[in-house]
Amino acid sequence: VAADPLAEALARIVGPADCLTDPDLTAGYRTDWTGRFTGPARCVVRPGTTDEVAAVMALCAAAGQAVVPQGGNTGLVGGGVPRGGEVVLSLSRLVELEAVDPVGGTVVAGAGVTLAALQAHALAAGWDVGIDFASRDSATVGGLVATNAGGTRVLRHGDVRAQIRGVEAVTAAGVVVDRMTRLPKDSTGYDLPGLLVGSEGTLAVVTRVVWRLVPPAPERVTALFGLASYDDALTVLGEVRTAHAVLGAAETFGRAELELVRRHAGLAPPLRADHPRYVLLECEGRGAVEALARVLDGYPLVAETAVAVDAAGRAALWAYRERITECINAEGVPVKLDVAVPPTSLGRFEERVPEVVAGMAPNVRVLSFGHLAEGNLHVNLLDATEAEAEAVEGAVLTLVAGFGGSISAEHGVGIAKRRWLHLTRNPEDIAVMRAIKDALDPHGLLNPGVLLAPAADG
Ligand code: 2HG
Ligand code: ZN
Repeated sequence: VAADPLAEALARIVGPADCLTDPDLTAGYRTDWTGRFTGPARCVVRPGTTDEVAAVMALCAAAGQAVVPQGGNTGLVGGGVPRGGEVVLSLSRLVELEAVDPVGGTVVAGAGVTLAALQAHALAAGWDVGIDFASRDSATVGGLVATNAGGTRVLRHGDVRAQIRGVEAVTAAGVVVDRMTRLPKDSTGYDLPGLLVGSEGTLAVVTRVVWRLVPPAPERVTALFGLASYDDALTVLGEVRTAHAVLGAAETFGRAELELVRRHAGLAPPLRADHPRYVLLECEGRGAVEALARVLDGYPLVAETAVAVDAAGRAALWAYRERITECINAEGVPVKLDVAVPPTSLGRFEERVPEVVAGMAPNVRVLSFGHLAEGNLHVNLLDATEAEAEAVEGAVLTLVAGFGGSISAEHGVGIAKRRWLHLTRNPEDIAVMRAIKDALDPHGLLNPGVLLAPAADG
């Protein structure tokens, strides 16, 4: 096979060990976590510094070569894997972690630092990270920023956008933009960090951030309980939120999801009886145990409760929720819809989804679970053909729009949901996004086809 001159030039920038062309070596970078999105890459390049990222981008810009930035490759919407001959720009080697600012509670982290590494680093310095989710060991800071990730602690600390104070990024032309502001107050000009968070690698390549940490919780108590319905779950949630218990997480799943996770992960039943709806609540701070007990003990809607305060017991309860994703993958390649509806509509939405699906694709199985307080449900479809997937996606997302919801609550739009953007973003809004894209990436080289259709000139 003739050598590729572009790959050779990239190898001179990053070193030959970090420019991969052999299909066996690039395989892990070309298919996403679900197995649904996959494509050929021209090569995979892994720069070790911001300057190398800039040199890679400048070279690709000069060659008119499209680039797909990639973090830990745990994305679920096809936004971090190649579609057709792009250069995959892996930020996995940017693992710099500076010392925590003990007073300001910030830390500078490279794009390739995993969420778990960031958490361990913060905890060792007496602080904590306000974001958490199951893929913490692989998901990276760059990917979290690119998708404006959410996870299980959003109700307490907000999404990733709320954690990011400053960013350093490389433009499509290879220019380093340094907005590594650490100040809590800084109203000087446009909010570039805010703009780059959630931009899914379409505006610039994030290389480093100033991450705002949160104080660690002195105590945590986790409770898993069974209820009759979503409406009951929301009533209990409301009680806890106003009961002087600091709520750290409120997650939910149903009978089918529990059955799946128990079967694949070999877990014992968490409660004595079966229930239509399960809720996992976590309260934190001093007095959390008593506060939660005050609400749940003898509460008529709560059928049964399992409670844990020690790390092992809490992890055992969290496993029922956190392992659902991997257990779905064990059943087949899922079609993932990551939607949000106003929480008070969850009950009606949950009833309508299986009706809509059954009417179009009776053999398709629906599993849904997620983040109760934000009304963020992960609707997973199994056994769908591509044609069925498309029809059902359109119908479910139209339903979401009808409820005043979001078609992409935390995973991003990616390739998967681009064609449905108009359901919850109007033409004027999309035109502004397009103008921003064209200003920062006039030749459409950064993650083409993600979020917006590729520009006409390529
Ligand atoms: C979660 O909340 C993740 O566990 C993954 O966002 C959701 O697998 C999914 O659909
Ligand atoms: Zn989620």
